[in-house]
Amino acid sequence: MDKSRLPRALTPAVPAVPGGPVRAARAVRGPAPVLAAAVLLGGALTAAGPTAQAAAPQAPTAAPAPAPGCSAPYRISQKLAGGTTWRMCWHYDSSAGLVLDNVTYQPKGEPRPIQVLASAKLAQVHVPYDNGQAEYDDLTGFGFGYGLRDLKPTECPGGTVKTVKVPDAGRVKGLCTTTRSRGHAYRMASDDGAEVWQEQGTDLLLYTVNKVSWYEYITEWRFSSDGTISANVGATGSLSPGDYDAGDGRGWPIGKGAKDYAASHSHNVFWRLNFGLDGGVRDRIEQYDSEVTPPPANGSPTTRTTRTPVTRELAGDARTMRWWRVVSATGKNKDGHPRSYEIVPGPSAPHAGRPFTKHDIYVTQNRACEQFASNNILNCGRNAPDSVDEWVNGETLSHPVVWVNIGFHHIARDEDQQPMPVHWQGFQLAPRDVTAMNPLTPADLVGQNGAPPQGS
Ligand SMILES: [Cu+2]
Repeated sequence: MDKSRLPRALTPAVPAVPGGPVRAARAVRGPAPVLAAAVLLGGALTAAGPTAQAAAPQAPTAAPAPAPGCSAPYRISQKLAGGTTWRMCWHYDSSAGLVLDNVTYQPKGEPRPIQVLASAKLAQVHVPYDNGQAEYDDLTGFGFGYGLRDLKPTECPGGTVKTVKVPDAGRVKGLCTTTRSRGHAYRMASDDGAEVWQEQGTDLLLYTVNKVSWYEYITEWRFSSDGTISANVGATGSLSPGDYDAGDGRGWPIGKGAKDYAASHSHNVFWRLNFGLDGGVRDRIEQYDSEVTPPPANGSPTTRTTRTPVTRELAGDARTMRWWRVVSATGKNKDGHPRSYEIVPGPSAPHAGRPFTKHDIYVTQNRACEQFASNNILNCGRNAPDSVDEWVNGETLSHPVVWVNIGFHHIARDEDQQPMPVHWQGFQLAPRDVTAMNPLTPADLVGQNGAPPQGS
């Protein structure tokens, strides 16, 4: 990944972007993030559900179902087995790469598409080397967007490769849209075992491949028939031969004996999610924490869960039994419960080296000029901070934007060459109360909402 040592022909053909690998000193951080007072839940988690939510203020405007704001080539619509339809628009950004807009979910039985995301995209791939000799912001510093690769039809099995107009680089057959099976969506036997309900789940799958120096990044979005969204980045291609020099102990021998040492490094991947659930902008953010109390003598352990409304900008840290959700200010499911999506981070090794890499989740007030988690190249004004940690300064959230940071510390291994197997990092967005039951519930079980048969 060390671009400075590459022959010119291998460096991306992009205009120089300010703030490359060498960073300017950063401004002092703003006030610490503020969490509103925690609300202790009752004995059952349901106490935090619809009853508690019902008193929350409603947004003044509830937008109707979003109309596709794009022309046919930029529209994706896929009805999956099980009756779920995902619709969205896409466009291409010369720094962020693939951008998805107006992502809607319409399971069977829902009269209209439900907006999940107003916009979603990568917000940085930050790559610091363990020896301190190199540090890259691949999106805004090293031409990630310009590195879009052509995909052969065989690289997009069962799907279509769409043409992408890359600014200054021309047309690339670069966006695969296809479907893929994911195995069981559910399975349940009747009480007497005579009947089995089961369904095989399918996903809509979108991906691009962007080459940045020796690495190739697969940016993947997966939209499942059960309403789950999965975002992942896979790194493949090749280890940088220019970095087979980690003789200082900050690497791993990958050639014969102990000559070629690949330098260890991290890939800190950021996503920017502007939800706009149900077409509104005033989503609410909530943090949940559960605490387990050891058992008393002759008793059993108990667990207490608290809900903390996040009313101001937040730099959040993942923790055991902690999770966050984004709650619609406008939409409820047929049970009267506010719709929401839970953020489910995948395995992560957050990197302590920069303030913006330290935290797992950021929530900031939406601003058009704040688009990249580090080395933000948009103009936010003179001396404005250029990374997400510094945008967390106590502002009240009336239009929250969620940033997810997933880190991977890459200590190379012999198997990393040649080519390097794809290593993945990412997160999921899981529906919570978007529908009143499993969106794939078969017709003969819909009467069981809240009242499954007791059996014998
Ligand atoms: Cu790596």
